[in-house]
Amino acid sequence: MLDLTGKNALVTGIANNRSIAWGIAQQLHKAGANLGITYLSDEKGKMEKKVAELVEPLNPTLFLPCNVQNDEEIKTAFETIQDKWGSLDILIHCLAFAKKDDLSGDFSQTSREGFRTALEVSTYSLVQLAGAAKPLMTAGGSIVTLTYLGSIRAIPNYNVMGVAKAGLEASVRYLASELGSANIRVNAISAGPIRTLASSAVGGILDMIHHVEEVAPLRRTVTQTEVGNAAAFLCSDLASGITGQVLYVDAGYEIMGM
Ligand code: 0WE
Repeated sequence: MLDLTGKNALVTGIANNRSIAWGIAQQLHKAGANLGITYLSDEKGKMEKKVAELVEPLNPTLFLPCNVQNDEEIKTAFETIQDKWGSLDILIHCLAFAKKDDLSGDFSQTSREGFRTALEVSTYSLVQLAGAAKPLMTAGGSIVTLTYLGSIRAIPNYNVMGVAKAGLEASVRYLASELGSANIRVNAISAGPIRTLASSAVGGILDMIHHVEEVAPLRRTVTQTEVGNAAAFLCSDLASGITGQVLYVDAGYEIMGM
């Protein structure tokens, strides 16, 4: 049975009840994990309040601000984990951002600044958080990140995010290679398109979802819960032999030729 009791799990990337990270947090909780939740801090504390209310039923024992563009905040977050938990078993990375202008139009017109931002927030953040988690994963661990098919295919408008996800998947392999000797596994889930806050801000996402509903072997899109179940599996001892992989949770869409 899938059992995560006694495991300390840090979940990043919950923005609202449609976040894939929210689906993952719920399934980790159901499997018995002890949760720590991070949120993107803003000046007014609006996000903090919204996310705090949402996650309350999961009884998180840590609730921390973690903006990956702020080194101080990351340092403080992991010091708090060390103080309050002593060790970490699971890290869930569900963070991505590109400027809106860089998610449409000509990829060749991506600015240096836009390219840097996308790769800093969406790619480097995994390396950074894995590096911070490593000394806390004293009994081994599991790191799971989210990626998308746009890393290996040219998906219209995904543009610089595709490059960021390609870098993310390569980072998964290099991290898995390094951290394997500490029994820390690192994997990615490549989720099919889902209506979330991030994807809803993208023009044409509904057309993409309808296309998946016609073409994917299962003739539907996937849910946050299905991604959450795959994440719970990858974090569990049932996946003890799996590291460095990209697991497609996409209703089979990736295998299709059109
Ligand atoms: O990785 C993603 C979303 C990433 C994302 C979305 C936004 C929208 C709002 C990153 N940064 C931003 N910045 C914003 O200002 N997905 C896999 C969902 C997604 O995004 C797309 C997609 C799909 C699918 C963008 C273009 C085409 C398809």
